Order: sequence, then C-alpha cells, then structure tokens
Amino acid sequence: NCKIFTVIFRMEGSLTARDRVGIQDFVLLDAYTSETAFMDNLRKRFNENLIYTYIGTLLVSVNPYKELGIYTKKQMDIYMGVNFFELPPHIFALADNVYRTMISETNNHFILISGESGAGKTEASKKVLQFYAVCCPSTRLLDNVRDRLLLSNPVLEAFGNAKTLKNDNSSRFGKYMDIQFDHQGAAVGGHVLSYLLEKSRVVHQNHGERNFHIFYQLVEGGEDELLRWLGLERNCQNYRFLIQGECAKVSSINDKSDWKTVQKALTIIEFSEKDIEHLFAILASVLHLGNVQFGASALGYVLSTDTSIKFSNNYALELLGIPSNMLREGLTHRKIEAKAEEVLSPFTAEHAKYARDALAKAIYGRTFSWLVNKINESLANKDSTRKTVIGLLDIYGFEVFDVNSFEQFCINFCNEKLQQLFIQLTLKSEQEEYEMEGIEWEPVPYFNNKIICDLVEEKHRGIISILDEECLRPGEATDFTFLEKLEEKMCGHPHFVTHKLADQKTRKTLERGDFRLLHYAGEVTYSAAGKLFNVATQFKSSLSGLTEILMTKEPWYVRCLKPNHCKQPDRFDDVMVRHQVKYLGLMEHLRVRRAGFAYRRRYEVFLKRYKALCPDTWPHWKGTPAEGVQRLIKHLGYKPDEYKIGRTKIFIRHPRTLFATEDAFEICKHELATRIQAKYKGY
Ligand code: AOV
Ligand code: MG
Repeated sequence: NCKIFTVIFRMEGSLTARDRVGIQDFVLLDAYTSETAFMDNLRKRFNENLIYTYIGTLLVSVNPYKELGIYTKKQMDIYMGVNFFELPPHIFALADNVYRTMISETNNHFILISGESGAGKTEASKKVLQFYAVCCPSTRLLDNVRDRLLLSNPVLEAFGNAKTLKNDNSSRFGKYMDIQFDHQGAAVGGHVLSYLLEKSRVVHQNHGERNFHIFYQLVEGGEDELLRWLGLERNCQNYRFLIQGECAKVSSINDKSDWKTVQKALTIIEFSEKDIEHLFAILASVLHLGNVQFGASALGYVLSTDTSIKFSNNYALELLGIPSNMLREGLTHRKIEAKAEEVLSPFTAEHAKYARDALAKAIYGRTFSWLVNKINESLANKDSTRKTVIGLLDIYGFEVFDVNSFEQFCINFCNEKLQQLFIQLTLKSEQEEYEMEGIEWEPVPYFNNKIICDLVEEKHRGIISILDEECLRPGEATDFTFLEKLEEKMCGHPHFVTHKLADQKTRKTLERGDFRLLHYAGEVTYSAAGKLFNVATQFKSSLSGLTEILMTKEPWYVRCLKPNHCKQPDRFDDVMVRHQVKYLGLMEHLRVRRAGFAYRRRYEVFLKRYKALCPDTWPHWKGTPAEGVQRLIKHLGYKPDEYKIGRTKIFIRHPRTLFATEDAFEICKHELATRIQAKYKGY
C-alpha cells in the first residue's frame, strides 16, 4: 500500500513548540485512548489557527470561520509532490497524496468528506478541486476542462445551495463528482451525480432561511433589460417565494457579484445564449407562480371567475410555454374521467395552492436535473483511453431543526449510510482482517449504526417500506395511519420513539403527529405530516447505487468538525466538538490505527520485492513463501514486536520499520546498477 510508504513520522518538532501547537497526528499522542487528551490537542491547534490534524491518513478539519490565507498558489506548490507527513497537515497534502497514489497504482479513489451542517465539507471539496485544477499537468487543449471543472461549482451552488439556520451556504443536494485523469495525470474530464435536491425550499422557507441563492442573484443582479423582459421588479419583497424566512438579505452573501460569477461560469461551461435565456425565464416563471393567489367561494372552491386568480404577469406565464388559460385551468381544476368523458371538477382553494406549489417544485427540480446534465455534457471526455478517477463526495450534513420534515429525514438517513460505509471500510474490515489472519488483537469496541440504517431501509420492515405500503392505499392512508403502523411495527426498537413511548425512553414529550429517531449523531424529531408523498424509495436506491460506486474505489476521509453554533471565528465549544468527535467515531478510529499495523502485504508480494536484500538465500530458495518471509525478516533484523506473521500476510506495526527496509532496498538497487555499469563499461 503506497499510502503507507509515505508515512514518515518526522514532524514531531521541539518539545516547546509541541506544547503550544499540539501534535499533528493523533496517532503520536501518548494518551491516545483519552478523549480529554484528544480534545486538548484539537483545541490547542485550533487556538493556533492549525485547523488540520491527522489520524494516520485520515484528515480531521475544524471550521475556522475565517480566512487563514493557507490556500494560496504558493501553499499548493509547497504541498505538491511532498511526502504526506513531512509538512504540517493540510487538505492539499491529502489531495496530493491521493493523486500520487492514483498515478503510481493506476487505480480509482474517492474522498469522503463528512461532518454536520456547516462543518466545512463544501469548502474542503472546493479546495481539493482547486488543487487538482492548478497542480495537475495540463495541455493547452485541456485548459478549458480545468476551467469547467472549477466553474461547475458556482453554478451548482447557486442553484442547489441556500442560507439555512445552520449555514449561510448550505448544500441542499448531495454531490458526487468524479474527476478523470489520463495516464499522464492530466485532468481530462469529470462527471457529477446529484442526490435529492430539497425542492420544498422553492415554495417554503423557515424563519431565518432563504430560497436557493440563484433567485436572489437574479432579482438583485440581473440586468435591467433582462428583468424587464422577465416581468420582474428589482425587489425581493415583491415575491412570496423569496420572503417567507424574512431574511432576503444576508450580510455574508453578495448576490450581485455572485450573479456575475454565475453568468461567466455558464458561458464557460458552454451554455448557449438560448439556454441561458430559457433558464432565467423558467426561474422568473417560478417567482410569478409564487404570487398567484386563489380566492375561495362560499363553498370553499376556487372561484371560477378568471379575475379571482391573480397572475401577476401573463407574459411570464408564456415564458413557461403554456397558454395562460390552460395553466389557470390546471391549477384550479381536477380532470375526472367519467364514462369515457372528461369532467372538470373544481379544486378547493387549499388544493389549488397545493397544485401551484407542486408545479413550482417540479419545474425547479427538473431545471436542476437539466443543469446537471448540461454540466456533464460539457465535462465529458470523449476519447476512450483508460482513465483513472478521484471521486469527491460532498453531501448535505446531518441537521436538526425545530421542525424536521421529510427532507431532514432523507438528509440524515444519507449521513447514516455514509457513517455505515466508513465503519465498514475502516473499523469493521480492519478488525475482521486481523481475525481472519489469526493475528492477536485486542478488539476495539465501537457503535455500529447498521441498526439505524436497517430501521430506516430494511425490506418489508423498515420505515421506508411502511411508507411505501401506506402510499399504495390512496384515500385510506393518512399521516396518522402511517404513524400508527410505525408504532405497531417499531415498538420496542431502541432507536425509535413515538408519542406513546416517548416518556419511557427519553422523557422528552412528543407531539402526536411526530416520531423520533435516535440517530448516530443525535436525536431528531420528525413530523409525519406530508410524508405520504413518497420519494424515499427512489432516494434509498440511489444511495445504494452510490455505495456501490464507492465500494470499488480506495477510500480517503476528511472529517469536518464544527467549532460552534454561531458561525463565529475563534470560538471552540468544547461540549459541541466533543459530541462530534464521539459520533464520528474518531476515538475508535484512532485506537484501531494505533493498535493496528500500518503495513500489510501478502507473503509472495513482500518476498518478490525484498528478497534481493538476502542474496545468500535466493535464488536457490525452495521453501514456502511463509518460511521465506521468516528467513528474510530474520536477516533484516526485525524485532519480534515490530511485526506479526498472519495466515497469508505479514503485518508490520510501524511505518519506520518498513522505511528502513525500503531504504535498504534502494541502496541495494543502486549498488546493483553501479556494478552492472562497471561491468559493461569496457564495451
Ligand atoms: P458544509 O458544506 O459542511 O455544510 P461549508 O463548507 O459550506 O459547510 O462551510 C460553512 C462556512 O464555513 C463557509 O461558508 C465558510 O464561511 C466557513 N468555512 C468552512 N471551511 C472553511 C475554511 N477551511 N476556511 C475558512 N472558512 C471556512 V452543509 O452543506 O450546510 O452540510 O449542508
Ligand atoms: Mg455543503
């Protein structure tokens, strides 16, 4: 494993410096099992603006909430091509190490960036992308690929991010991006997969939150002529869909300049003028749709007189390409087929509003998918030579609000799945391998959140299955029957609480229409209201698809921590950070790392590489590879506590042992080369 070759524990520094800035790799912490020592080290470094710390090759990052000046071109140059542990920890070091491993082993990798909402995932993923765009070799021909890779970000963020209570630039969709490299290591293409956009935000925002950035950018930054053409006024207050959170203006966001950035990006990603026109016409139509109001007759039905339905601007409706009378009819009536005849039955005002919102959400959702497709067309690499990829996973982080709806349920389930993947790929597989190899090993206990994943997604029994069943009973099923079923089936599950059970388990009361899940990262109370509109199954299968994509690649991890709830610099909330350290399983990861073996190789592979170091034995050796390895390490002088012999592999505890062997191997190769040269000098 090439990663391990680069593990050099050189950076411990002088003792006084160490006292001040802490240790840059938790693996080197003396009291490595102590959570207090872990926290002390993290806090010490944070106070010195050192936001990165390693646990072996895993990168822990604490959001500084301020510009640190550590992402310059100069910094990139420093980290480019340098061994992982020779410089202070950095996201660039990780990016560089992944890249070089990919080149030398010609295999695929992914970087899983996780952490709760506002912890710094999206920023980290942008830094990685920037590093590759700047540092990888390139030809003039490919320059535009790099620009497009970079500029896909502001576009996706404009349409898929929004201000929430947790984060002023919160990702409201999940993003997995493949960056493709050719055999020379040049970035030659990319592909984006997006996961479940939070569409409900288009029509509703909680207090203190906004709609997607792009709407405000358009209204604030759009050119006069464009706005006139779209029938829009330069005032967010005029649009119902923009002001429900009562915070159209956000001090940390400059909608005007972001508008310019997005415009430029769209051009470079090769959106035609027509595409761009259509795009903004559609956005404008959503805003106009939001202002459509319905009056109700005495019976509660939508008044059928046209004037009672106020379309703020007919022209804007034409932007959708639908004649306005047809839209009007569609929003206020339902078509019923009766005896081969179509009958129009009027909606109640309530229904009509629902139809209006559903339409707005559908329009925006499809526009977003279209946008992702366009970006993918522009990033696609058409030649068919073999490429290796580095995948970047940046999703919406775990989040808990006062009211948590279906969206939070999906977002938190997604985080639950990624935690499960992390556990499978690190804690579980590591320990299983030792067991399989018969290596003596003190098992490290850890919380396996599979039980929660199952609770949500298990066939026939999980919450999503029950939701599906209920959705198949239109007319009969309601939010309450759904809850009742959950209650019946989940009763007694340690991670599930409903109204009836609330007092016994958590003592916190629960409203009748709610249920509570005890997630790996904390408790969340979900409102069952409206959940019967179900896309959860689709989401579940797209997440399984994602897991499959990731399982074929070599994993790297960035674990982002959020230092405080107030989005402020220089504030390290101990309780809050400790909680994250706990649920992210960082202590367990450290223990497995520390107690484990840094390097392992099958006997055959190990022998093949190093047997030249023991020339007396080879090439006449006839024994088994296992015996060969024993003989070789005896010759190399390995001490008994430095290694273990498994069933099929040798395990080496410290990287330094391996480095010594590697050094010897290099010298040996060099000597051999010199001898050969000398021998043939005369010819
Ligand atoms: P998230 O992606 O993890 O949340 P972001 O990456 O958007 O969080 O970070 C939130 C904010 O924190 C950013 O807008 C920056 O202001 C600040 N920030 C994060 N990382 C850094 C950094 N390395 N240096 C300086 N400031 C930083 V979410 O998408 O809500 O789950 O859903
Ligand atoms: Mg984000």
